[in-house]
Amino acid sequence: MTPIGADDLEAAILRHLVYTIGKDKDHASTHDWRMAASYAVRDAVVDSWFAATRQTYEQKGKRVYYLSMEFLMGRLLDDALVNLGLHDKIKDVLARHGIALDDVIGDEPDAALGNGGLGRLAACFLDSMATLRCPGMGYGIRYEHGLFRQRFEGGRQVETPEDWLTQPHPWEFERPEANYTVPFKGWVETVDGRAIWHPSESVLARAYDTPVVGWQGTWANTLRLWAAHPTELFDLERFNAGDHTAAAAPEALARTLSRVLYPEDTTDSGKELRLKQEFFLTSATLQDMLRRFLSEYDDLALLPEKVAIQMNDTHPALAGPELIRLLVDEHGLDWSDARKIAGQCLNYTNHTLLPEALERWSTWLMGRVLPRHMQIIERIDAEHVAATKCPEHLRIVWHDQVHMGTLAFVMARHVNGVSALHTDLMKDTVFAELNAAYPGRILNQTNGVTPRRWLRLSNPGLSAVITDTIEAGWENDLGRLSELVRHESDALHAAIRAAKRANKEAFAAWVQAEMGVTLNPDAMFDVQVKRIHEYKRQLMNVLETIARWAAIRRDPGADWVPRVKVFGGKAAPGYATAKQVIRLVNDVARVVNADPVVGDRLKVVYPPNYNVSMAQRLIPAADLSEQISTAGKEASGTGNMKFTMNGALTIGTLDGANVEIREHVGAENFFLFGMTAEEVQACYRKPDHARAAILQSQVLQDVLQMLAEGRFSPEEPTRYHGLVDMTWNHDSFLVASDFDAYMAAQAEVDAAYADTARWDAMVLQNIAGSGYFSSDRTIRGYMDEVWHTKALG
Ligand code: 26Q
Repeated sequence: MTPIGADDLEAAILRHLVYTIGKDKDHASTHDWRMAASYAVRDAVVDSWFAATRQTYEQKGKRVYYLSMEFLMGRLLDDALVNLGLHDKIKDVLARHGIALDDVIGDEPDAALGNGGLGRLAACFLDSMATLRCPGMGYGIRYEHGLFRQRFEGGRQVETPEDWLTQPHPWEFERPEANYTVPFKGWVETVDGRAIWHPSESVLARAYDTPVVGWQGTWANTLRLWAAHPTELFDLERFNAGDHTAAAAPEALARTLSRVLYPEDTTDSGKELRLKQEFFLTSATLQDMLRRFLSEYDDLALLPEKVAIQMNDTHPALAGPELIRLLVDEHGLDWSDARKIAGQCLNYTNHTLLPEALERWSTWLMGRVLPRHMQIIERIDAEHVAATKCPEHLRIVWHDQVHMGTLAFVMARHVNGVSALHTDLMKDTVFAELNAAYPGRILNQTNGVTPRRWLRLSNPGLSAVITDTIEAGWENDLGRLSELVRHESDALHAAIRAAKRANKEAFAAWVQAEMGVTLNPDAMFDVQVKRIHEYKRQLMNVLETIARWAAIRRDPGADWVPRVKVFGGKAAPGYATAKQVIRLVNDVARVVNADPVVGDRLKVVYPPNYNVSMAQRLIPAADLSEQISTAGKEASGTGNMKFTMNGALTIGTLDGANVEIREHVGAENFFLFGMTAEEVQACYRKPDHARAAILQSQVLQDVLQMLAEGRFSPEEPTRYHGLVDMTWNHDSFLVASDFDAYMAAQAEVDAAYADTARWDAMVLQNIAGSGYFSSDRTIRGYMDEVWHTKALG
């Protein structure tokens, strides 16, 4: 990338302001400046983008196709500025015109095309693939409405539609020439042993490309998102006859396909529209892949050498049958060749073992929406059973349902889990028998996060301290953070502490402005941000908050370590228990924050609408990271890694990647508590485990009693009876059995925080040990062991 001078940048911005946006600079709004700045910065990306594409063609590199129903990209301008090293320059340029860069950046809506961990992981992977010069494309759906916006009304979550595309989106290029027809329904006829599918519906998939630039801007890959369009625009005859609404019906029907992101993050909701979305993504992507391949090569047998397809969970698992269909029905290959080729190209990442999250579709629905695929699935299944002699329950089609996990597993060359523990559990539990039938197929690729967005961009203060101490270059070689320990000194501790303190002040100022709550930046900032789910046990954190509040009230004169409890996250709209937990946090916050006896010793805040941008401001301000899921339930977690890099200490269970984080930062620098995954299984076997635990714990009894009496909902004392009853009688995630251990660990946290020297030393070990959790390391693992591909020089 040729370096851009400040004057060139200014000229480019002003040119776009006038000629692209059509605004005079004296009358331009923040939004106009943002658009102009984005176009100018985008121009700077396009050259390396084209160069990367050219190099991939010239060197005949193997391409990675990353298929994901979700990409949680966040803001793009700030990220591009940091990767291109233009942040300070553009700040000066805008200041010349009286414009603050932060306002311009803040004007951009988050691209929230994802629910949580899985979607954000996909975004981090794109960043790392670009940084590592791995030719690859992300493929997803261009949802008009991303994840809903969250508001609180009387403490309750209210969802409103998200509308990021109501404004023009300056980062994408529409590709009207890249169109594919995606068929649905109809019937299948067999002529001379060949299947001919006569679909009765179809939509057009149109591509929109966004360049994804890597560190220092030398390489850019593409995120290609599909939007659904009608195959026939509208019915002119009807329109002329005056029936204007009916005339537009085909258009409306098609558009619903890419209208909204499904907001469930774990449950398998068997909706026809969801199945159609999954096929829409998969079919358009594979058609695009084959078109590109055939423009370069003429022998489809070469496909596995030139293409690796990654299925991000089972959501794109129709890629197996669809690739076979395209190869056999459209390109005339034999079944056995097509089956073999598909099996060598495809890989599957599993992100959860929760039984309710494993995707299944009724054969009736699958057969109706995708009749040809149903046939292909049956044949894959028959061959799978014949080859492995597996028992009935390991069939892909079992009890009139298509098991997408089994389908993905059977079709994949490699199947991977996302943390060491999760992969071990896959091998020992849900996928044990399949693993025995296909030995060696399962491997581990522990998740990571991009240090560009999650450290360099979100935490410039700490980044500067790191660079001053070990020099630049850690941004794409994060293992170098381990060098920090060699420089350990009071001065380094003080510098890291000062950076944290500044981040906390900035966050407190934001909370003051947004929520009207005053936070003391000297207090420990204790943060739990993630989707609200029972297994993540936000409830346990609120119960501890209540216990702490009651204890402070009993003995306000004691030597309390002041805390701010921060919660953030969305509940799936239909998830009643999660929504009750949200309401409880807000009710507790209302009572605690207004309690004059408690004062600064405890505050509780729940800023609404947690998203990528909020994470960027919040994580750098955290002292304590809550990673308290029931052991065995959280596949990996990735927020846990972001906190560690940003110098927060973790209170956590031996779950997901927590296990590896603890190994890397040192057990003595991690607040561990709770049952192991094995102990959890044993606990489930004890009848009345929760009752027994509650009867052992006076604190927990008191807390549940307060809830039952309506202490936090005096206007409706019975409001939390459901949660109380659940804790006593249906405690599926062992909140009660882990509660006392959690309380004890929290007391240890208090003691450590009170000892500044000890805390500082622990923080340093955490930052220094976090280098392993860069998504660059993860992507190298995929390149070597899953995709069998090389970076291009
Ligand atoms: C399925 C069917 C119908 C509608 C929606 C869904 C659906 C959507 C999203 C099911 C699951 C998801 C998302 C799962 C997810 O985010 N899992 C998280 O993945 C992270 C990245 O690997 C891990 O770190 C987390 O532990 C895991 O919970």
